[in-house]
Amino acid sequence: MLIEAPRHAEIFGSVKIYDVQKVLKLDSEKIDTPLLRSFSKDEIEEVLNKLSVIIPIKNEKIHLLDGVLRAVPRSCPIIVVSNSQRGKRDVFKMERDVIAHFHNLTKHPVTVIHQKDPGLGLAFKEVGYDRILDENGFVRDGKAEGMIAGLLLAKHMGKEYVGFVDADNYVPCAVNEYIKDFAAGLCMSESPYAMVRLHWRHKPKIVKSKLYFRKWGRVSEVTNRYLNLLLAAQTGFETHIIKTGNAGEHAMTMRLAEIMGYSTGYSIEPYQYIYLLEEFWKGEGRYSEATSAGIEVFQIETLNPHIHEEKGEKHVKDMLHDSLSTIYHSRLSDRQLKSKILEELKANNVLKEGEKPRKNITIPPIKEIDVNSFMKILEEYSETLVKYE
Ligand SMILES: Nc1nc2c(ncn2[C@@H]2O[C@H](COP(=O)(O)OP(=O)(O)O)[C@@H](O)[C@H]2O)c(=O)[nH]1
Ligand SMILES: [Mg+2]
Repeated sequence: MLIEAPRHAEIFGSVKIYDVQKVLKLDSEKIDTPLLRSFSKDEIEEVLNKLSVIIPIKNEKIHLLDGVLRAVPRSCPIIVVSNSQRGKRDVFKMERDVIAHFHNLTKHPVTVIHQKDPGLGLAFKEVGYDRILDENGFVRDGKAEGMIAGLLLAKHMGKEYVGFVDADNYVPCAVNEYIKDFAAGLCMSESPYAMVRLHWRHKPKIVKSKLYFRKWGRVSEVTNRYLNLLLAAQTGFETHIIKTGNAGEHAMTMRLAEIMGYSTGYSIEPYQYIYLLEEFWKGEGRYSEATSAGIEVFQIETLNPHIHEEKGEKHVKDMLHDSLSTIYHSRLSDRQLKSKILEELKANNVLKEGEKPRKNITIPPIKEIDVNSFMKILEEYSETLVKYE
């Protein structure tokens, strides 16, 4: 693979954010110059062997899940965490059938679980991780909650890296690329605490019956702008360094995933930036090893465009609310930034005059969880966990 070398990075305490690096070629000879970084198939494969891929899913078209599963490189075990409908119309059962069929044909290892499995709630409760639970002891609804459940399963597998891909992607080969892009980013990292976030070159939409290759998603553009304003509020220097505030497709070293703070639902991705800055720039150095090793954030621009399911206006507004409220409620945000965020939310009809953004529930790092006890309880009480090995 051939990628632009990082031209520029900005450093905030222990956090180093690299500017976007374009994927120039998926398959390439070794060409290393000051402007280019190349990775052989073997180098990529070495990382893929240590990576598990988590797919959060909620009521997506079953064909899309099928395509995504088939696109994951063979060396990466897959973990599907579903919050899909059960009962009379059992979407979860359809997902399990597709996964079983996929595994029978390909022998690709897949673990699947339902987010509302009572055993999952119990396992989290017993290890003292109740910020992820609702008042009835089940794991709360939300994409972040599903991702964290997947993370625990990945940690138990003992994998060194973890990557997340959405289930609603229309282009399976794009997913295949994303995972290889994760590997390339992780190859570049010098610190054991690294993260790779993907940036889309284009996010096509159908406009007047034609494909129109939009450069940005609407929410991403706004989220990135306010994350950068938050940096500027602290440093006094304007910046455009953050371009992946809402990157659902991202990967981390397990060392970083373990000490990462999370936030509910769709606020998880922008909150990762906020958490890293609050903790490793303006924090008290709770994790001294990470503080001294440094945290690297790579932003990689994919070759493939991102074509996923359109979820409608309400979804866009909810995402905007979740993303901006995370910035609004950060202790790094000042009065001027807060009032700009309020104006933005009002202009987008998300908030009315006088309303304040809701505060997202934050979920602490998973580092202290005893993963063996968690798994023991889960395996004993789970109703939906299946491991196709
Ligand atoms: N496990 C789980 N997955 C979810 C939940 N909500 C959304 N997802 C999945 O998370 C991924 C991203 O969600 P999506 O609605 O497409 O958001 P967007 O792509 O960021 O606009 C998709 O694969 C969804 O099916 C949830 O509550 N639990
Ligand atoms: Mg989507």
